[in-house]
Amino acid sequence: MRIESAEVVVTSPGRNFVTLRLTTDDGLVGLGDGTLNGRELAVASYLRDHVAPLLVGRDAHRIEDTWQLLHRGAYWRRGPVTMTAIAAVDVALWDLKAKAAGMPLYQLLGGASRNGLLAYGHASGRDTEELFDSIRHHLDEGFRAIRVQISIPGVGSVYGVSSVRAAGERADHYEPAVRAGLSIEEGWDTRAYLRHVPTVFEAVRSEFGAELPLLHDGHHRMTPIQAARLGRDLEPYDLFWLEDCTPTEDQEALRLVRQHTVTPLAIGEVLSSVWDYQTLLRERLVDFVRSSVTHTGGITGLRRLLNLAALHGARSGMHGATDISPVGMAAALHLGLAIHNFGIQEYMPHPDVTGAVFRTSFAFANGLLHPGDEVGLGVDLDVSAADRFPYEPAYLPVARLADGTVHDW
Ligand code: EZ4
Ligand code: CO
Repeated sequence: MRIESAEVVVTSPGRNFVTLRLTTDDGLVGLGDGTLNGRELAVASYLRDHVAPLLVGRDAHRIEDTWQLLHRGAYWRRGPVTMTAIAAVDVALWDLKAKAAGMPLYQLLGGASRNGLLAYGHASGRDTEELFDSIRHHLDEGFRAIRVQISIPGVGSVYGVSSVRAAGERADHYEPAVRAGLSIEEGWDTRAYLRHVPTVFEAVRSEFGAELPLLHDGHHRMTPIQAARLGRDLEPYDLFWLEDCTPTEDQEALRLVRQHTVTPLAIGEVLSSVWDYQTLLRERLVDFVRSSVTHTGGITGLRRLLNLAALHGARSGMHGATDISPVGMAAALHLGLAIHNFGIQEYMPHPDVTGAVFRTSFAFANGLLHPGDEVGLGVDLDVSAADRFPYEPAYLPVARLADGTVHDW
């Protein structure tokens, strides 16, 4: 099974996606997600200009060898652009191998370890009334675990809460990458946030009861001692996890947080390899690994990381916001179904228009996701439909403190 062509498809049905499309001499097509939110064209160029020429003519069955070639052979290692590009290749090769074997990918990864993947949805609101409506809406849709984000009085709209909203759009639809112009600027005030968030979880628990798993994303904004305080203040509300409480690159910061709170911690959606997690996992500083297949070197890269996590009692919590394409989401579901240390899967459904380009076989029912039983990933890309949605520049927001200082967004 030789790779005959390696084509990079950049398309924007609702938002930008980068997809690697490999074709083989026996006529199979393999897809891999290479979407890096707000920096899409860097990965597209990495793939088109530097990786595609290395792939043509190679044996598509040699997945580990290709992974090592791209990782070691580039000399320059790790980092989000490189690891996202490697992921696109790796997932496309797994898709091809599973198609050649005539099996859904999860069968090649060891078969199903569970019936379906517990998913969490994103509820948000500018106040508790909007938030409660959003939670009810998610419960009606079948979600059995819910992430809670809310505006902060005096700060206005913040991460996780929509500030720009199209007419007729659902109030809790949240897409941080804005396609009009440059980055929007949001304000931030950590003290106001620390005062407000525990009162919101108190209200949510008294409205929705003790049973519902609740999550929250701190989005990198606290110092370790502030995060320790929030973790402690949230203990009465029994969170499933507190995510990205401190800036992720400082692995040792979580030592201090851990000393002070038993609130479970999740981190790592901006990390890109197993090497970025050594302190976090060896010292058992995290409970959940937020890395996605798409940003962590594919199935091969993320499986290596999740095996290390398993040794240290940590479980998966794969990033699944809309910047993971339908291809990347399918790959996540096949891997999550197969591994033992699955924890939970983030799930933000794509807008309907995305379905004009990507046809998927995965399904969401009774709170659980399942990749389906088609051969390979179970995703098709309609290339001519993709051409109808040209790339549109989009930037993630930035955050500034009241005095104008740039803060972590
Ligand atoms: O900000 O996907 O947990 N989810 C998140 C996301 C990220 C965006 C950035 O690309 O933190 O909303
Ligand atoms: Co997050």
